[in-house]
Amino acid sequence: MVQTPLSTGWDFCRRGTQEWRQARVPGHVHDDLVRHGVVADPFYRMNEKECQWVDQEDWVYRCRFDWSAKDGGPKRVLRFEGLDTVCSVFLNGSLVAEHDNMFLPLEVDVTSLLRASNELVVEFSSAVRVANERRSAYLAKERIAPSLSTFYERSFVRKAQYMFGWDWGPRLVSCGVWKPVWLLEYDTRVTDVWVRPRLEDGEWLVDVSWEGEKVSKPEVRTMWHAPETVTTIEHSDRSLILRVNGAELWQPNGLRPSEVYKLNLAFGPFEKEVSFGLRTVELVREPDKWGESFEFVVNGERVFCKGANWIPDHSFPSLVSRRDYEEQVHSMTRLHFNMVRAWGGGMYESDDFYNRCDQYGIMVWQDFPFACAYYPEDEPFLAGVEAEARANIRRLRNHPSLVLWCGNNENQQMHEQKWGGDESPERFYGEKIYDDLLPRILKEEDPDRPYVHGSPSGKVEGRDSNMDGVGDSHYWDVWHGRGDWKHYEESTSRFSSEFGFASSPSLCTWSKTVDRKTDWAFDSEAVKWHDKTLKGYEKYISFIELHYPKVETLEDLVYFSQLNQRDALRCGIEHYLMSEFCAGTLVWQFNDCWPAQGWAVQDSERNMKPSGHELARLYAVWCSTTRVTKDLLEVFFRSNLPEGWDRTPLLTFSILDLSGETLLSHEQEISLPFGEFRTKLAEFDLSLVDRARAVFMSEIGTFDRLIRPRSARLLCEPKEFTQEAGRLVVSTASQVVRQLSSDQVLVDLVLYDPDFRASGYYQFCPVYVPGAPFVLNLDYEPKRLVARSLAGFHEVEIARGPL
Ligand code: BMA
Repeated sequence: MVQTPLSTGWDFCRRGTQEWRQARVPGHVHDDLVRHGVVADPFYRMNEKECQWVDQEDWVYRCRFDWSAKDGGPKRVLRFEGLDTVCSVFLNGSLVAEHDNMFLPLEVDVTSLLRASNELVVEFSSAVRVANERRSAYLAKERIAPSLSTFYERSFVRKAQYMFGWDWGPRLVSCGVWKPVWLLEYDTRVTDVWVRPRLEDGEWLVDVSWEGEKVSKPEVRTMWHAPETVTTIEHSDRSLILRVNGAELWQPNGLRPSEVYKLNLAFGPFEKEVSFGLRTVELVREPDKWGESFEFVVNGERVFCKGANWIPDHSFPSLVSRRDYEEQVHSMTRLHFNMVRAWGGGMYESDDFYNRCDQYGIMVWQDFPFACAYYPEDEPFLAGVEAEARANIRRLRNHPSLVLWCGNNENQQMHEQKWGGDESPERFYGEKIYDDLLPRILKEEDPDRPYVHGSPSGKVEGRDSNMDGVGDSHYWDVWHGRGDWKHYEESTSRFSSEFGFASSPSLCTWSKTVDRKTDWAFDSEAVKWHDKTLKGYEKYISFIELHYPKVETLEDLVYFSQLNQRDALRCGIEHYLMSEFCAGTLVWQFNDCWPAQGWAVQDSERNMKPSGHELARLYAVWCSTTRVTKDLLEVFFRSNLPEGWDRTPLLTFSILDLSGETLLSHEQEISLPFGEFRTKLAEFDLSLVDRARAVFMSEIGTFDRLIRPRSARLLCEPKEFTQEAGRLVVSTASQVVRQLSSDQVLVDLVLYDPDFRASGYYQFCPVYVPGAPFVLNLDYEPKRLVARSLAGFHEVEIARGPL
């Protein structure tokens, strides 16, 4: 097969004009317009407002390409991997296809239409206009009040729903040829290879089947990473069965390898390579003393799932590169995740995402892309969903990382709780998709993988889907409900698949997002514009000030809100980790699609917030947790060591005064069992401790570099903490290692270059203890550095000599 990319020679214009400009394919119209200076960067300041006209217009993309007939390529197909969204496709002036699903590739047979010189045109109609027209017609037919808010315009176009605005994202309803376009010329081709490993009587068998046009029986060529023996035990024209002996399993991240195998099949002259992994997965939901469980069992072992929710990584998803996916998934492993949930307001992700998750052992919980809304159930819509679901299930089903399909995000809950108010319909529009259509297609296309019809999934008779005790739950009583994060301790969630606390992005991100002269205030219009949480700005600030000092500057907002978010997630995760009822925590949310004040633990510029550092500590294979009640501080310990890791860590817990002197301490070497282990280790009487001038510190001594050695917690509210901010010395004597020293204990120290140079601008250290020089992550010689800890801003001396 000859596969020619059509990625160059594109231009675009607004329909009705002839102002053609060079375009990027794959790409999005907003990005093209920004590059040509027609609209300003929508992420900067409040520019989002100024480009709202773009989604009201129709946009035309055009590409000219030459072609000549090739030997062995009698059939010619144009393949569009992704068109966003409602469009007509013309080749040499003839209409060849119409399409309206961003998630579904389009193929057009152009065998008899190609000429020596060709013009391909894609005309995009405004998705907003089309959606509104469809909405009006459907709601009228169903006799639903047009004012019903939860039957959104977005429900009527199969396009990533977050593009219409979310409580962390802008409204940028873009369009474009968002994935590659190919001209395929062939006589024969394989369109799908399905690899289904199964464990039978302790032996791994792999069913392999394929589909295509004029496909011959393949030869099994190679098995990379090959296990000892692979034997073909059956081979027909349509399928084959392999037996694998001495196989290594695919395991979730956490000290064991996630083995991925590659199978190479030779179909006559061409080869097809597919990856797969050997693992079993079950979702166990059984009645028990708390209600009903929700536990993932992988390779026969219960896994505590640790991770976060993933949203599309950019408002214009064509801009997310393979490298971005690599970095993002790798970053999850640094936080010791073993699971990520690709949330329903986003997308079926790119192959790169799942490939990396396979490689790093990150289990993927995949929502079908429906979220927080009613959806139509008429035949054309259901047919579109069916085609989309089939195509994506086939694309993703070989990935060992994929462990769960989920019908939607919060749609049941929205219906049960009548988020649309009194106008909410009696019937749950969309139910047919999650209860009939998707399970039926999955039965045919991917019967081996668990499915839940929606998240949260706690539905039992007479109660709503989002309940403690049953299924997975979204714990939003904290933040959306009662606000303060202490209420996490009241949750009895069986699997907390969403919970989180919003915070500001980092200062460096603000420096690129707002004007440093006019907007540099915590409550400037531009800074507030990037808060979409709908909380009300004062309320948001008041949540921070419950625990931290008054927010007076943008620096305060960043520092205090991020620490408060860290404290919130710590409280929630410690509670769930130490409980016996909970089998997983997925924080809301991992990433951002633009510079947002929101729940992400890492902002859109990939600056890890302090909450990310805390996740790394808590999600490690072992960690300590604490509880303070009145004058008693209790220390607990949790580990989950896989078989073969015989470890006896040395645990040191101490209470220090602010000069670093030990007031109380407890040291213990512990012999850890394999598997899930929780215990209480120590307690400290705080009655004689001046809590506003002391800090609790835990150290887990180990040679394992995966584990963060030190963590701290205050013994009072941060706003009551009292310490004079002393001077710090940063030594740049060595070009490689730059060190910091102070004669004070420093809590929650951040360091940044006020000029926001590209790297080393921000470093977070949860606790610094005098006498233990701290290595800075700086790859250049700084001129100025700002240091702030809970004591306040520190004077920084940059010394050229050693410390
Ligand atoms: C959850 C998500 C999102 C939302 C988040 C924060 O329920 O499913 O819809 O962004 O809450 O409000």
